[in-house]
Amino acid sequence: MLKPRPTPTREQSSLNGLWSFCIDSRAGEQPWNAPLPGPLEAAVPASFNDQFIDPAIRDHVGWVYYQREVQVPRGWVGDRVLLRFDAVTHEAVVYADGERVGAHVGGYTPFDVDLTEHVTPGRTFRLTVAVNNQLTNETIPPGTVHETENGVRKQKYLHDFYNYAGIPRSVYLHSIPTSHVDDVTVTTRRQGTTGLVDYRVETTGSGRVTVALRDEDGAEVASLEGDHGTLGVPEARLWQPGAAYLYELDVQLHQEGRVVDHYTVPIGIRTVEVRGNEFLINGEPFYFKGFGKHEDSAVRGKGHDDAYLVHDTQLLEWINANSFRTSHYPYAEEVLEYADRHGIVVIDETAAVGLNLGVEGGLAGRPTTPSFSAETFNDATQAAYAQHVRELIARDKNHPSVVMWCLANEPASNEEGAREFFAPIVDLARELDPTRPLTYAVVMFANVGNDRIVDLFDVISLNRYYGWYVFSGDLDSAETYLRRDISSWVDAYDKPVMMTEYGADTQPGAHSIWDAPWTEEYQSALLAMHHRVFDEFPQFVGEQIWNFADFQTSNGIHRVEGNKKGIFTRDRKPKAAAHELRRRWRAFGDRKPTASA
Ligand code: GCB
Repeated sequence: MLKPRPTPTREQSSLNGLWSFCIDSRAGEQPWNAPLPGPLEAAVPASFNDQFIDPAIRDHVGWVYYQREVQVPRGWVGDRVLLRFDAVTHEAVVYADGERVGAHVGGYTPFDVDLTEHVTPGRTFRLTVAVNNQLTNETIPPGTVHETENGVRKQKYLHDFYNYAGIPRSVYLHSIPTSHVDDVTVTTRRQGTTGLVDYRVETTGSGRVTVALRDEDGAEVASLEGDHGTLGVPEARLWQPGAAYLYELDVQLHQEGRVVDHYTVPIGIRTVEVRGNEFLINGEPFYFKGFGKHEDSAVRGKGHDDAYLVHDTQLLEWINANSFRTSHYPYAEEVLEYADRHGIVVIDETAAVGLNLGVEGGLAGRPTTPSFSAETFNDATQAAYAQHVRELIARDKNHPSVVMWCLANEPASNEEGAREFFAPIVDLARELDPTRPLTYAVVMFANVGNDRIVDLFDVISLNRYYGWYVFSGDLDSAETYLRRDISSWVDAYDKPVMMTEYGADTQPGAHSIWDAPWTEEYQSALLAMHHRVFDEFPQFVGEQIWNFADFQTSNGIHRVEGNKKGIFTRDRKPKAAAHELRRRWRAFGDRKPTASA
């Protein structure tokens, strides 16, 4: 799916800003037919929850309404007029002047609504977006809604981050020509020093397609005619971790000697490959150093914020990280574009977090109910999941920063039915993108003996909390079990192994000379213990700590103002461990460290 971009044939106007806002119980019947009642306004892009002080709004379960007037530029006569929502969490129904014009399910992927037949250039219309934040056993991520004895609806879910909702990413009104470029797919290869760019263009309306590839100075380095083909770039500059280089693919659709549509896609020439137990970028072994992150900040919730994007990536650079995982959902596309431009390596994760009822059974992972059954995660869940994967790959397939798809976080891969549930999703991802390796983050209670799906994937990514949820305060035992656990995977499979989660909740300012959980010293010691063990395994390809920064969670007695496993606080101040990580990660580049390093 092409991101709206202004080009000589396309225009856009941002609808970000303040919108009228109301929750369903206060909105009256069919609120899309009139101005919303009440004085509330909500900022877009941002989650609505923390903007308001009223707990009935913050923890509202169900529909809320956003509304604003929109002016359609008068020059858009003859063009198609579209609305682009970069994300509405989790479900949207869109109305133009009271008429239902579109809908979408899935809170972290974009969608367009075609308004051409419903609005008039030069006139305004009232745009209402109904937003539903409910998670059920048929949504991705899943959850359940129940009613308390007092008639209050409560949302439960199987992940710890707070269920922020609303319109957390940008909204645009944009125009495209009637005959237009619908989609562009690019993959890249290398032959010696020549870069090969395979492209495919889909169009609406007939016409002649031409493509031209320009380097960063704007000089044309290759061109072709036709809706698919391979562009050869002699002495190609590669997109490399820490040293991005982007070409621009200029796509034009011609009709009767005229350019009717024009679109450009930034392209990075690079290869990604898993060979034996190595993860190769451009043929070189790559070692992931970084974090699982969240889109999370005070007041904005999961709202995309360019200032946080810049600051977070500055901190990644400061700490000598080279990568992150978009745990536990696809991030705003601006994040990937930034990573493309700055050479940051991304593991792009779906929103399939919590497909695991075992977590309700505590750390033993004993499911209270089977995860995969007609009543729990079923065919409808799988269909929603497949649709989500289609939308994710459609959006992110051309980003050079994305080197691997992480199809799920901590699914019940140890339970009966897991293989039947996940194998078709793996097949789908491979069909949609044959070029990128696949992984999923393996939950602590799935082990070599009981996991049923790991052979379907290319990289083994482990989430492990030795020294925290188990052997808390006993780093000695934690080390023994961690070593044994990693050895078991390394011995059983000829695949790269990495750690996608490990860490300890840490209250900044808490100190101890002993191994005392929650102290800054304990976080540092726990990480050092892990690193000692990782460095013993040549098959290890990366370490991504949980988490980059502290983040908001739902209420619960095991969280104090949110999850505190951040290396940085929620407002991005370093805890003591940050300085030690910085030293460790500076000592080796993007290559695997060894026990002696
Ligand atoms: C996990 C989850 C992550 C949690 C983390 C924790 O295994 O993948 O979403 O935040 O543990 O801190 O409990």
